[in-house]
Amino acid sequence: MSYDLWYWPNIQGRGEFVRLALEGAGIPYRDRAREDGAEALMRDLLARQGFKPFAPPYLVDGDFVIGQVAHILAWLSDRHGLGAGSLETDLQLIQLQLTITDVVAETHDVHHPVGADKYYHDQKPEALRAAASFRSARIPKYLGYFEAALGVNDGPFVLGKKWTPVDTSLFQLVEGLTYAFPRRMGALKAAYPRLYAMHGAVTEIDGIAAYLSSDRRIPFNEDGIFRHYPELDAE
Ligand SMILES: N[C@@H](CCC(=O)N[C@@H](CS)C(=O)NCC(=O)O)C(=O)O
Repeated sequence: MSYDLWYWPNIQGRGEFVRLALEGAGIPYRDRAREDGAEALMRDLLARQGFKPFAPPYLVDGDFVIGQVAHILAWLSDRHGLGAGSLETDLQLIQLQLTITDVVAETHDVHHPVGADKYYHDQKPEALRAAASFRSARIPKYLGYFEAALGVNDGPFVLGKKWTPVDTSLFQLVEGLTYAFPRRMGALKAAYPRLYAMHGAVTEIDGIAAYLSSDRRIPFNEDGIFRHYPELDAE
């Protein structure tokens, strides 16, 4: 059995949160637009009927298709035993995952505060203002929240010894924020020891270690969600 993952082929973007869970758990999948191109992705999405996804990423298993990162990961967790296995805790894991969705959207909106349909260079003054607030108020608020969640159990992961897609997603959040805001994240790093212990532990998951050193891991770039514009970063 193999899933089809459909996501833009040249960026990590939101698809990376799904890729990391699949790779970490050793679940077979085809990264379809990386094989067939972005046009194939647009054709596939347009051709779909019924309750189809609004936007990539989406995951296909035979006749079934599901979009929204947090939802995809909840589905995979249920099917492949990646969650806690108790309804209450699994719902709380989804709560964490949805909060990651929120911070990812806010990170995107820092470089596109006026509109996603406009170029960054057409909204630079607004992006400068958005970045100042994001760096000073929002990054610490989100990271503090996740640091507290990692303190519920004994670590290094949210559930303790067992990793879940929330951990691989938090790893990706730290990676992305560090790429986009290296000065700010450097200044904040010491305040979040559990977050960075989790980050290190995720790199030691066999499937993740293999993935990170493979050419399947697309380097960060300025077409994705986590973009490094030096003018938007400061301690
Ligand atoms: N909340 C959705 C967001 C999906 C989304 O915004 N996908 C982007 C790529 S990262 C896209 O292609 N959007 C097209 C659009 O919004 O028109 C998720 O977490 O999956």
